[in-house]
Amino acid sequence: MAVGVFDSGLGGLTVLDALNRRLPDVPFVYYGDNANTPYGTRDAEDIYQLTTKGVQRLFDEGCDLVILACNTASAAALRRMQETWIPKDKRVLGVFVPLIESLTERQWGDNSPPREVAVKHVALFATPATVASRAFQRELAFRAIGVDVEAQPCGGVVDAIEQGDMILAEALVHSHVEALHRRMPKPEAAVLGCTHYPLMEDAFRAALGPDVSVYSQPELVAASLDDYLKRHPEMVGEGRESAFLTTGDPAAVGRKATQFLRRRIPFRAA
Ligand code: DGN
Repeated sequence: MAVGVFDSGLGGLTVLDALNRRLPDVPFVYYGDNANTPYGTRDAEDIYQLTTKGVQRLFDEGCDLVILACNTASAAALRRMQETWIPKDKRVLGVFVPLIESLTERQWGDNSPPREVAVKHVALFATPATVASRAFQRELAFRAIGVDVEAQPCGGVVDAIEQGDMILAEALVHSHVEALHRRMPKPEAAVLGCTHYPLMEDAFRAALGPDVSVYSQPELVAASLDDYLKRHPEMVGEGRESAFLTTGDPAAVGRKATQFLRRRIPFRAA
């Protein structure tokens, strides 16, 4: 039995890479909805419909546990899916909770009661749909974590990365960080809340300066899944190869994925 990894396109491969490094014996089935990418400018209903369709495909592929690597899908669809749609014997996990756990760990320590928070001003960089959903703030409020979040929609960055135009992507990162600084001049921590942004982590760090802790998702998600699988070993089994599904043209997506991650990835039609 493999673990499913859902993404709106190619960006989730940054998460898959970290999962492979941390859990080399776990087989994964990746589903990239390349035919419908990007999700970042779609409305919530649309994102919900596309996400449930992809996750159902991963269930049909035999995955009992699916990770939504896509922040936009986690933000706009996960809570509704958990409340109304996911069958009892399946699990779908998103990417915000591992981030929030790592923020709170720094603030609260293990099992200790809430105390003075170390990080009070957090900058969130994400797609326009993730920012509009306010899901990150909602999850923080749900856990009664009192931090001040300033969210910056980073229009254009995903498209520039997908087109391989890293010079444009870097310029956009700098202008989005400048825009954030006008509203929050001194964030203590920055959350890179989009699958593609780990590829621009150096640009974010350069624009933010050395005093800001940058939280990048792939390693946090991998550590969190490792922990989850130790507690739920029944959710995964050995004996199958990892696989890569796409709703787009497998040959074209495979070529792009190779540029993106600098290794060959054999996609087949979803
Ligand atoms: N995968 C999306 C995310 O993490 O928000 C980015 C790509 C997109 O669909 N806009």
